[in-house]
Amino acid sequence: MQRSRNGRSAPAHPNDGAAPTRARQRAYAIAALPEGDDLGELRELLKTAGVAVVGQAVQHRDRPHPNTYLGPGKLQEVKDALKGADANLVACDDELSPRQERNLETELGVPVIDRTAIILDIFAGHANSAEGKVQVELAQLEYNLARMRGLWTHLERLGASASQPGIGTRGPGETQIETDRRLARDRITALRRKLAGVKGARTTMRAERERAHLPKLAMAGYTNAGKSTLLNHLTGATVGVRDRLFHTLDPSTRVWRLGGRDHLLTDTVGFIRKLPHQLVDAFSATLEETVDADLILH
Ligand SMILES: Nc1nc2c(ncn2[C@@H]2O[C@H](COP(=O)(O)OP(=O)(O)OP(=O)(O)O)[C@@H](O)[C@H]2O)c(=O)[nH]1
Ligand SMILES: [Mg+2]
Repeated sequence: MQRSRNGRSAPAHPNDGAAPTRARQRAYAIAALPEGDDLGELRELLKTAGVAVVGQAVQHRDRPHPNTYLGPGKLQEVKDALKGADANLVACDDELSPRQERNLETELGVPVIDRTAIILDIFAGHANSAEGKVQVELAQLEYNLARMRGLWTHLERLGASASQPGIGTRGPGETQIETDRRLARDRITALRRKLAGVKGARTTMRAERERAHLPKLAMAGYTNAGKSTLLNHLTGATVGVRDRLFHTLDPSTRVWRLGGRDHLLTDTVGFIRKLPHQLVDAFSATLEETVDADLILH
């Protein structure tokens, strides 16, 4: 499957079917952190996305550099290290602004992917249900739309205006971006409408369960912590279990018999630090299953 972002295309599952001798995508991980150098989570995300990690660099700073994420000195260090590490991709531990991403790519000479794009890619690969797919597509479009906006601002800053087009702004560029943005917005509206329908169906389902007057328990926790395994053990369910992040995207509710009483136990999508806000918005219907519970197991 091809996914296109900023005019670039990348396979969603780079390792599918390929012999894993030398990963096709070899990422150099970068982070701006106030302290420490633990990039374990980013490494785990990349592994789940099928990307090998060939090196890492951490710069200690209170907040990322507004233009280039890392400061100029560290950036040069990373640039020098890329060749030796045989990296063909740079992965960033935070969501980058479109400007930061563009500047980093120019400076480093390789594609740069941020944390949000990695998580969105994983979700896109793991979504099975119609609802899951719609939610992921919505989150991806929101993310892409913000990037297009960034590109537009960039062109405007070059001095583009209808009466006085600036250098680099002539030709189909502007029109194309406007068309893309309009198409993205139309699609977002259509997807939101679809999700509203799903939300309605969920509310009906919940109302039916409500009538059974069973206590509702929901599991909330870090992704890959073992939530689905626990649901299966407690209720005899056969929800998919795998040692990878974000395996479960759709909620499952089963009856759990405890102390001679029936309870409803719900397993749902897991959490991670800095979960992209686009995903939190898009998955609101799913997350409501947790909010609705009488008790949340963490
Ligand atoms: N050692 C050990 N491994 C466990 C335990 N519970 C689950 N696992 C393993 O941990 C991995 C993740 O388990 P899941 O049940 O899929 O975790 P999850 O929280 O549902 O994860 P996501 O749906 O991906 O967010 C699987 O490989 C399980 O076999 C446990 O108690 N001990
Ligand atoms: Mg699970």
